Amino acid sequence: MLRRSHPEGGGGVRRDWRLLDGDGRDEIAVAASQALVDPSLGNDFWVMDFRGGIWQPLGTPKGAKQTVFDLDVQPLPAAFAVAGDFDGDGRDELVIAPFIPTAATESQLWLAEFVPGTDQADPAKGGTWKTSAPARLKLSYVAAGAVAGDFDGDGRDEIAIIPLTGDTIQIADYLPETDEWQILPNALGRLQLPASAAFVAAGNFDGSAKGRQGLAIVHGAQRTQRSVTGNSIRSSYLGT
Ligand SMILES: [Ca+2]
Ligand SMILES: [Ca+2]
Ligand SMILES: [Ca+2]
Ligand SMILES: [Ca+2]
Repeated sequence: MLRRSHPEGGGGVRRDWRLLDGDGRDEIAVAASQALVDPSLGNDFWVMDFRGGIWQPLGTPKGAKQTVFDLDVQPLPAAFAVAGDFDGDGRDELVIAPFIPTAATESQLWLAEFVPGTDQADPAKGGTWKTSAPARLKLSYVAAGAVAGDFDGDGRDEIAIIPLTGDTIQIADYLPETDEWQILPNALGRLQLPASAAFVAAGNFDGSAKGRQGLAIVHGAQRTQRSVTGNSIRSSYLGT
């Protein structure tokens, strides 16, 4: 919904489709619903690439549902995902958050990265997905939503994370030098609001040549959303 090169806006929370393989065309990443009769509930993804005039999978389809990567064998459904080029290599990664049981007080975010095949003319050919659960993306709170943007204009995207409760948005950054994620300890890493947020969108709102992005934050909207199973699971949306 929001991209630097296609600032069409739309008020969206997620940027789930972008240059996942770095070929100049965006893809769309879709989580398989846990409503499907599938033992790998809610955290298997399709990534679809429009090439050759048709939609084709990016990555190697596996199993009956033909998804291209699986985050967990447990029935832990994905709540939301954001795409961004966090390491600055020209390809976007996905950061994915699970739905969290009501009693939980922390979130472990997943990272999924497309590893292109050896054919430089067609990076989609023979590529695979690498997934991980980075230690520094284990949050001491429940993530309710997030958005990616290059807020400091250094060429790498950061991720801004909205907590389910509270009024502080935290900014996490990937540091290529140490191969580590961190919640930024500096002024950029903490955005204190006078009230809790419903959702957040990122964009280069002032059109600065440096490409630095800002955040638009909206209050209100719904506070909870039930999963399709009706279990006691909290939502990716937050309001007052
Ligand atoms: Ca692409
Ligand atoms: Ca799974
Ligand atoms: Ca990247
Ligand atoms: Ca940045």
